[in-house]
Amino acid sequence: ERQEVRPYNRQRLLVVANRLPVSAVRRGEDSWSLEISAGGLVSALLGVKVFEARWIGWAGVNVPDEVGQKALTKALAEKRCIPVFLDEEIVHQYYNGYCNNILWPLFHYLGLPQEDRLATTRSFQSQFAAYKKANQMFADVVSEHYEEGDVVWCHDYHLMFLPKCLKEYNSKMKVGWFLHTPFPSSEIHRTLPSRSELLRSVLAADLVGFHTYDYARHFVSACTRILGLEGTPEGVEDQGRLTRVAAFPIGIDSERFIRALEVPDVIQNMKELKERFAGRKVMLGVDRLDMIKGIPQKILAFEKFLEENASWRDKVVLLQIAVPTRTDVPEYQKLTSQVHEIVGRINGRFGTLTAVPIHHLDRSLDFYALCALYAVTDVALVTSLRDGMNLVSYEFVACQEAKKGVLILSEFAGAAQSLGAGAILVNPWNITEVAASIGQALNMSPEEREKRHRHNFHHVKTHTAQEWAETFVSELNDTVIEAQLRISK
Ligand code: ADQ
Repeated sequence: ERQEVRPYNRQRLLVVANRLPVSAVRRGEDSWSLEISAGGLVSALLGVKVFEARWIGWAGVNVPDEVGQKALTKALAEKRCIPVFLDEEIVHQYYNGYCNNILWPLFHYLGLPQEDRLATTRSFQSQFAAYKKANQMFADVVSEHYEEGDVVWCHDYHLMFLPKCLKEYNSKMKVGWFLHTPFPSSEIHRTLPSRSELLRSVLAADLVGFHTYDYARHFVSACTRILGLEGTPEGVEDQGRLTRVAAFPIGIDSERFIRALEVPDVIQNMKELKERFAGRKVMLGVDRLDMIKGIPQKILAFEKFLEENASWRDKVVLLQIAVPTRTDVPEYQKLTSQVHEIVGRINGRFGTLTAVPIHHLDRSLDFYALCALYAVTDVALVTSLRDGMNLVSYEFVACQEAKKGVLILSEFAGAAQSLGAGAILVNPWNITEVAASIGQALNMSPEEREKRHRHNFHHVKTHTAQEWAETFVSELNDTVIEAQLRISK
């Protein structure tokens, strides 16, 4: 029988993600202060207003005592957030270990870490066990809060085991899963010791979504080649049961950025930045300091450009704003010192007593400061070695209605599929090519900049985060109805 679907604007949406969109600081035994935190997924879902959404996830802090847990749960409830409490050991094994040390690099084509290359190593097995345990803990919290008719939307590589746990709890639950990273070629996924178990679990969902058609295709290939299942244009079929697989490219809340440029503080900030860098073209990079973002490659390309174009040396500046992440992981510490070393060398080489070519900041900027910076930029450089989508490129475009600056964009970012026609696409590994693109961007005629900007601005304005979420959820509702119709036939 066909199940009644509530109108979308009243449907409850349980968004399950590893991290809640808040940072929590303990002020006393039973008091907490909460702040909404930044990040790709958060920026996207903040823009969605049509569902009655609740977040379920880890608050990012260890709360061993019951008094603290109760107080935090209560404080979070006001922000429609529901916490999953993970202890330090689980966080270490599941989050730092399996998620960040194994799945993250693998899905970005950086391979498995050396020490975990053998499926039999104890660390791999215990990390995978912790991963499954943590996913089960998320499932327990979802189950506790689930009401009939709710839509449950699981996010990202942290929670690949969740769809299976949820369906075991209640096979009628509407479950969607979306991956924010690339899904790699099946030949890469195949190297993962737990490859089959993870694929089977994701397939328990009703709808599986990716940023691009290529990632969806890689996932279907992995299911056909590794599990021997049948791939169809709709998705993957296993003994008559279909899991829908499709592309849902994310966007941003573009109006929020456009409106920010009218705020007096932002206008003032823009004026100061223009004065500060008068006579120089501004190039900008904004990234989390992560291997996948290709920051050293970007800076080396800029060095090559300066090397080959002496006349530009005192006329251009690169501002690289890199928020440190995962600072307790040795590889990320190595990356930080590597970047500092290259920047120091280049500034020593091309700097003068009054100016340096690169300003590198290890920090995040608040929303308004970021908007001002995007707006005064002449050329944005996004050189990810792999990136699920890359929202920085969207945010830059949204802030460029006045200036019509140029976007240099890696062909390995999902955004290359949507902003490719307006951007200059580059292979970030090819430093000569990126250096040449910098020259092309700086010398581009206003007419061509206008034409390229029009294309991208139109895309960013019409393909928003709200639309992305609404499309995913309505597709999930439809998928479940179609499946029920098929069964009742
Ligand atoms: P991220 O890897 O975090 O997201 P991205 O999509 O660029 O990458 O989003 C980063 C967000 O953080 C942006 O909103 C940006 O403004 C903000 N940010 C980054 N550096 C900052 C800084 N220094 N100061 C202030 N803010 C900063 C993951 C995937 C992406 C995918 C998103 C959404 O890796 O490929 O696009 O999820 O699905």
